[in-house]
Amino acid sequence: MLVNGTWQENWHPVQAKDEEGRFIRQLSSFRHWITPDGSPGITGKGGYKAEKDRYHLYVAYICPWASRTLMVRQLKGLTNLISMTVVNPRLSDNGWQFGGFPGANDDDLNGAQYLHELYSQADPTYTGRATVPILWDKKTRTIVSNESADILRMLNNAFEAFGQQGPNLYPADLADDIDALNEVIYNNLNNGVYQAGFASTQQAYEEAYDKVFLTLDELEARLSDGRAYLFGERLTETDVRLFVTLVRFDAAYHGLFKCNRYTLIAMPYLHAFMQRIYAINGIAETVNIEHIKAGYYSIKALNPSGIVPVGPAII
Ligand SMILES: N[C@@H](CCC(=O)N[C@@H](CS)C(=O)NCC(=O)O)C(=O)O
Repeated sequence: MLVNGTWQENWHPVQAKDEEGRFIRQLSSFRHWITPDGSPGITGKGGYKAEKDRYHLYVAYICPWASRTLMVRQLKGLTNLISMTVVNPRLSDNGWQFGGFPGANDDDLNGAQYLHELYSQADPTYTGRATVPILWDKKTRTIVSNESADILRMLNNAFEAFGQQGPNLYPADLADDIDALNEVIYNNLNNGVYQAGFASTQQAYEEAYDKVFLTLDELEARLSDGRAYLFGERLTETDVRLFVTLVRFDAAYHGLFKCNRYTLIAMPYLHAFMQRIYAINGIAETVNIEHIKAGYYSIKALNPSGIVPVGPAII
């Protein structure tokens, strides 16, 4: 991680933990918003007006938080407005790095070797982890946001003047329900699988495992009435947020994170839901199973040999 703008060599890939060995995820630090006219968003400073070719996403295909921003970029028809760079899926001793893996890019925009260089460029006194995704402003050469939940919301509606397409992923009539279900899915699934995987006590692991499968059971039951998406026939950001965890489940979380009561294939409604979203135009491009497997299984604290499993044969 960076301390006062300088990279610390002996950083730990396993994030913070509490006294009972529960994994704790760092809060994001850059919380500005792109808005149609450059006025400030709900947090941070103004000055980030929606413009063509101004913004760039730095992402990792392994990362569910980064992938959800890529999904919304596709769903909202923003691929020609917002460019992107994919990091190497394997976390190095210097954090995320550019190039050196099929499908990973060099940083043609800023010429950085490691992602943390962009954090210190944006804030020379930054202390914290250098995480993906980053929403980068090419004009002022800084980070607009490193919080994917906010990035989903801004990509949903900031670019309407540019003929932005796709469904409204956060419609006003569902906003409260979306917020409530997002919270459950974040705590129990998106982050719940990490809490199982990075638990350092049996109790913390079992607590996380139970939440993961209890929530998957609830969602399986919810989808069993034949609805296409979590709130019925309309695709929302909550579906996107669930999808990124489901699509990694059998390839990474079932094995490496010990979330192994069932594979996703054993939960037919959730599996069909995942396949339905995967089939939406542009979504398959945001999923790279080779990056997902290589990335998760390169976490030395969990898999010292670095061996990447061959399967699963079907996702
Ligand atoms: N709050 C962030 C979390 C992002 C996050 O935790 N990204 C992970 C990859 S999945 C990361 O970059 N980890 C590197 C590190 O912690 O050093 C978001 O949702 O945007």
